[in-house]
Amino acid sequence: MAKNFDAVIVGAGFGGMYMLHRLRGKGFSARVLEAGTGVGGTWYWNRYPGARCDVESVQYSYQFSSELEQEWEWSERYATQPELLRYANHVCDRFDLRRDIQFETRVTKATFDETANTWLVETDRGDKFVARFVITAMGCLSSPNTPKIPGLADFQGPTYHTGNWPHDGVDFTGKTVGVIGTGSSAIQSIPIMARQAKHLTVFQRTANYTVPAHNKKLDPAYVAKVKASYREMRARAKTKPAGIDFDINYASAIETPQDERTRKFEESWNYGGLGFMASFVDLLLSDESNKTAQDFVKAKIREIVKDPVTAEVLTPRNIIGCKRLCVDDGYWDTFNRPNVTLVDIRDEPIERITPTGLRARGQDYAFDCLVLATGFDAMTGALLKVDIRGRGGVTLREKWGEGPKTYLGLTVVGFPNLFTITGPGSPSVLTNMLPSIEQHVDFIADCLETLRAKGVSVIEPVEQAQEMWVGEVGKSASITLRSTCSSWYVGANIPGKPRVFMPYIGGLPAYIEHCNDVVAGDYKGFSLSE
Ligand code: N01
Repeated sequence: MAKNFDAVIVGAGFGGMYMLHRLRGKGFSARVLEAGTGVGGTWYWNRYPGARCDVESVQYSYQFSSELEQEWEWSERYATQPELLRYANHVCDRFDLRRDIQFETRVTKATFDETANTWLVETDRGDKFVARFVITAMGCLSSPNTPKIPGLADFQGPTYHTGNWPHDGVDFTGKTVGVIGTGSSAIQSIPIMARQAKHLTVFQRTANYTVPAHNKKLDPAYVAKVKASYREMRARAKTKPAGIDFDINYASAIETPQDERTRKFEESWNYGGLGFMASFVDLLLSDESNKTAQDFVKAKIREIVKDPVTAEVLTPRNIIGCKRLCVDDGYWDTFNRPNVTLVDIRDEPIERITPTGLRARGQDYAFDCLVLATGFDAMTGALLKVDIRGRGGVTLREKWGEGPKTYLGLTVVGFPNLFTITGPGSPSVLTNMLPSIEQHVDFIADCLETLRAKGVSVIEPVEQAQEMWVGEVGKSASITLRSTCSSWYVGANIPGKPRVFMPYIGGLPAYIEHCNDVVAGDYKGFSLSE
């Protein structure tokens, strides 16, 4: 028999947990369905060596509870995956969330019943839930991409995907290892795997930009200072496009004299982290300015990597920051190790995986283990794995056949009472995820409360509002260089995926303003019915 709830929440990462907390606080009944055995989402699945956040821990944290802020102690500038997972579990227990989360349960289907105005949610365990609202909190980078390289099943050793790493860890000591991919996950894990492995062979299709993290243990005096001024820091962060409180230099790179420009890049490089892209305001707006940052990093590669041929192969050719900038701990220097080989597969894709390794560029490479650091079917992948059927039995997959269309990244025409936390069309992946998630969750929780007060049972965006938002997402994307390269932001990493710049790049402050306008206009752009 179906179980009834006001809302079913899909996923127990940071989005799902906070959603449950907020709905409970407003007296709604809710059940969270989670495929994993525990909470934490991204930090539950991505357990590869070196996995850590690229936003500073004190900022990559919930702000809804000042007690939580005060009692939790971050130990490093950039938290490691185990620390983030401990944090997620702490939140789960502190707010007594676990009793409303059903683990090891994957949602397979959600169907809107137009007569009852409810959703029927089905799972791989045969459960059925009926709920007025379905809220997805499945993450933007949660559907691992395993490329269809011929022979993948033939490899006789273990194959690991960075996005679905064994919980007991993997010890590469004394092993020969092949890694495919040089994105953020690879760039974080390669230095550590190289220190363990007998030999590591890295297969690189696209050279990537990375800047040093300069991670460090946090000084207790610094932590105390942050704790005393969390409110101010959070408020400042909300005024920044990425929702991160770091200084933006509002000068143009190209208009700054060369000496001064290099000094500024050097300062950012030495400070470490994603703030490098805020060295100048126009690095993602002007080709010429961007080129100055490219040249700076290219010079660093030549300086660090001793073998000029390897340095040349590692040197990216595209726009810096177009693909997400990586943050590393000793990545370039790893290629100076005698036990690391770089194989350039830019012009010749891997021919096939073999029982003992792989064949590329007419040569056989042998290894004991294979690591796929090949990324995700981003933003839409997890949503489209579920058979979601809205009005008239139309599936979300059909609806998004030419690319995702949403209103505010949160709702979809034809799918009433469905909310997608950090869905396509939201700022999400271009911002600090935690404040973005909290903003979405607060919007949804307040919306449900308003609907209840008004006696409204169905909310759905209208076509015109959705088209306006899709236009806004497209327009803001076209202004930046970010939409110009083949990245997962545009779906280019998944063969056949429509090429659409998926996140909203207008910045968190502009997004919050849009949402506040919608609320102030009595849920402008939505149709509400009893
Ligand atoms: O995935 P990616 P990721 N043959 O898509 C290559 C977040 N994240 O897991 O560039 C050969 O970036 C592919 O090559 P190419 C962060 O937002 C954050 O590393 O498509 N190679 C690329 O090199 C990040 O952006 C952190 O030519 C193939 C790599 O695999 C996002 O997650 C840490 C291939 C995939 O790189 C994704 O990062 C980790 C093939 N058939 C991740 N298919 C933090 O620091 C793919 N590749 C918080």
